[in-house]
Amino acid sequence: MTQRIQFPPKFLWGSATSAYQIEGSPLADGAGPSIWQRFVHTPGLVRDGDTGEMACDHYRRMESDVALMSELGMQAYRFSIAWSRVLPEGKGKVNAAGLAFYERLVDALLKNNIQPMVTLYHWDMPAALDDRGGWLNPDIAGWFADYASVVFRKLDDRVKLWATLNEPWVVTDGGYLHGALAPGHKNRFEAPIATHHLMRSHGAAVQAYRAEGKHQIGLVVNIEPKYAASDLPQDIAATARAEAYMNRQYLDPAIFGTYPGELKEIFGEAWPEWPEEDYKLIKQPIDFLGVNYYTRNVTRHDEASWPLRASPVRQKSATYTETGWEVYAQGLTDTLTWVKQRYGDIPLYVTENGAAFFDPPVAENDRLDDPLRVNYLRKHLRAIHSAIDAGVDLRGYFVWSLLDNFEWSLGYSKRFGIVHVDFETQKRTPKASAHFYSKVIASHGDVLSNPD
Ligand code: GBH
Repeated sequence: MTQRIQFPPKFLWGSATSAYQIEGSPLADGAGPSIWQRFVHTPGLVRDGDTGEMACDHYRRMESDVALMSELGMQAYRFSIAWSRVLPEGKGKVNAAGLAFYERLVDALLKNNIQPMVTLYHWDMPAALDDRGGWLNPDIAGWFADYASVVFRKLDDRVKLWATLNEPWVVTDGGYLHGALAPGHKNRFEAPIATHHLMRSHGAAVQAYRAEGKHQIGLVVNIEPKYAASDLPQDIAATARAEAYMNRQYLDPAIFGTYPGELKEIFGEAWPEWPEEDYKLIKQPIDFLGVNYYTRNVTRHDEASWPLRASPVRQKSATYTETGWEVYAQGLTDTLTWVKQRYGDIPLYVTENGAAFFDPPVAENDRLDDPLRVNYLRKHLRAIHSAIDAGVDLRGYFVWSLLDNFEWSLGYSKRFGIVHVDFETQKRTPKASAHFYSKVIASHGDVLSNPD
């Protein structure tokens, strides 16, 4: 008899979204504008001029979306709170109506036995704070902790899992270095400063949580394991730089209280020195780490690539998703075991994992077959099981994403949902991948033991 796949009894199965990507109605009920509100209304920055004005209209359809999660058998839901709904100016006056939306969402989830995991920052800085420098202003750590405290006081009696920041690497790299994401800066001197104040803000919010909250708080990072394209010393060195830049830039300070030495080499004179007390603030004990995993990189030395001098090499026989990312499930096992090995036995969650593929139109019988996404999920779910087998303390998995949604500067051109959204009618149609995932959940992973 072959061994069946088994997950730990309390393992949580969920899906993830973020506020600006699904909610729509960004200025409803007294909310202030965010940097994404500004970014999408600046011509030329988002594909086809798409905006999040409507998105999935989740702000008005929240109750039926929770009912849909329940029908699919979801046990957990990771969503983010829009800072500028709660504090329209980013600080000061609280907008009760904005906070009330998230309170209703949490209550609806709990009524359906769905565990909420709340992300405090998924890229939508209040515009009023960006006017004061956003992540470049050292005061942001205090503003972020104050915002976090307002939310903790309202929801910690019902929310047991909190995340401070989603993917600080993307905030800095996309927002301040390469400019493809809001606030759209391209500045090598700003990037290290944004990184540092993001991490001080993370630390300050964790500190605030110890005063206000009773449950668990962590940090969510994106990890892409880097494999050297050859044994050549320059490729190995380039791989170490890429790995330090993406995978260790945020985890090292959060866990060890230091930045990887390679960053000085990468940023040169733009890499500042920081006072010792900052590192103490950043290195707060956290209760879990969230890992977002999509792909890996095979890396080679490349003088022309700025500022890393490293580039990914396309793999000839591999499958790529519609965003151009290689499908490589082993990388998820490698990532989880690497995190355990380097950072110790901290509880982990896979807080995002998923893929964009071109989907066929919804058929007459309301079915949509997305075999590539089913295949992606099956492989990656088996990969997390391998990591658990290897001793990783993995507590749950959140597929990205529940719904097709606003994919940032790519607008609605890329679909990551396990549920199809018709952006004209707002009709939701679970794809074959949603039905597959439902079976995974209902069998607590056992169906993954069956041959494909
Ligand atoms: C996540 O970030 C976000 O949290 C989420 O909001 C978003 O919708 C989702 O992903 C899908 O994009 O070109 O091969 O070098 C993803 C972080 C970092 C993953 C950059 C892909 C580039 C891979 N991404 N990475 S490659």
